[in-house]
Amino acid sequence: MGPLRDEPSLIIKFFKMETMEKLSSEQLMQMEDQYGAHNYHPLPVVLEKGEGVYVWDVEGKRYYDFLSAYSAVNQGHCHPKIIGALTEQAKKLTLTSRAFYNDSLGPYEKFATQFFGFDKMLPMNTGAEAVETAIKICRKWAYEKKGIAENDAKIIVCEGNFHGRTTTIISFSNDPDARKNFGPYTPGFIKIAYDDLPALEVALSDPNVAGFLVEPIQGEAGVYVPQEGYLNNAKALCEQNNVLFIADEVQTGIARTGKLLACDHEDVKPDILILGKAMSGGVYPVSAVLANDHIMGVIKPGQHGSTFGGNPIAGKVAVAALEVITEEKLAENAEELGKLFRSEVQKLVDKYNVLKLVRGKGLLNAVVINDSPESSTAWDICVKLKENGMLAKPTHGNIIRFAPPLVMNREQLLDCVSIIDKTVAAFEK
Ligand code: IF1
Repeated sequence: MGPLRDEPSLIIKFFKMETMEKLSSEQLMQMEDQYGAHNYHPLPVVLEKGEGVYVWDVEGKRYYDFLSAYSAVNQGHCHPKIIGALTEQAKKLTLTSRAFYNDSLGPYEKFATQFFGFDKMLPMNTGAEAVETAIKICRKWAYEKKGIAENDAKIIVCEGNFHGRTTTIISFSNDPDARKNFGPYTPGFIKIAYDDLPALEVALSDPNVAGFLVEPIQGEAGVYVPQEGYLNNAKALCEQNNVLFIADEVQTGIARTGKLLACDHEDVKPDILILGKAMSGGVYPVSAVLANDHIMGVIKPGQHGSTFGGNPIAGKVAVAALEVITEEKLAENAEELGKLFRSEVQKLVDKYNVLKLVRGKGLLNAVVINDSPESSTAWDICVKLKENGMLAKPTHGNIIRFAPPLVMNREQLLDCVSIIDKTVAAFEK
């Protein structure tokens, strides 16, 4: 049965009384536990404020943020320019739907297409929605341009992929947590090994293949960087077979890996580019799909859309967020500090048994812990890092991802390395 509805005015009254005095971390975690679905297992820290590379918990303790909301907050927390764009637009006009034009979307589309070098952009909100959009565009292109028979189009994806949480996307995941008992699954996907060109070549020999969907660096898999030339060669193979190369840069894009796009490291231009997360600096859900006219042209009025996609706030926020990337040279900073981070952490890997290796590109890095994926060592280290003033999150049991906001400076980065040093030392046997 579940609880009955209370009288709304009473709920409001008691809610006001309860939240008048400041709630502790303990109370707030208990509330989430009691009233929220248990679809996450967060680190035990409750944040209430952020600025640049720092976040503060409700007790006022300051931390370095080494997750950046999974690379959404590349421009740093509450960047004044982006927040300015948000608040200014929020006071004027927030949402029109796409039934009408708004005065923010056109300029945003012009700016973003020029910024990334594509004819057209299709605005959405979340990363998963943008991936879904790319899949729909690719399939439609397959039937209307490539001449594949209806319902026969296939899209190649990679093992270990992470592209979001919708039913279609989890259909081609091979993470049991993401997938199990959510079937029946959407057909039309071929899974091949990541970073395996021969496997791609074999898969591409199927004439019904329409697209190859790939992360330039696999984030969720544990920051797995493919061998140099993988993207470039994969793109060439796709071209030879008239197959669309679809890059999911939701996590790797917007300066995170030391270039505006991770594909830029190999001078690869995707046929379809998927962006999200840091497109708004983590200020607002903004995602987008970019493609040239011969591909984007397959989508006609009424065939795809979203109530919130391309709303006035999103447009203003995204332009400001992209300007910050250029104005503050964040790609260059990510490249430089990434090298420093890996070389400094490599010294710790050499020094401590607990650390197995460090890998990554730009400021998207991971440290593999010398213990089984089932062990709690990585989690325990993250809890200790937290106590020592640094927030990072384990992935796949024994990997810790390190991805600070790109506005970090040298001194702060070295300070963080010494926090890691001190923390890991306590785990040596
Ligand atoms: C969660 C990971 C990161 C993504 C790529 C699409 C999406 C994502 C390459 C979907 C989202 C997230 C979502 C977040 C955890 C996170 C993540 F650990 F799962 F892999 F970033 F590293 N393509 N990534 O990485 O974007 O719909 O979420 O906006 O809690 O699920 P979204």
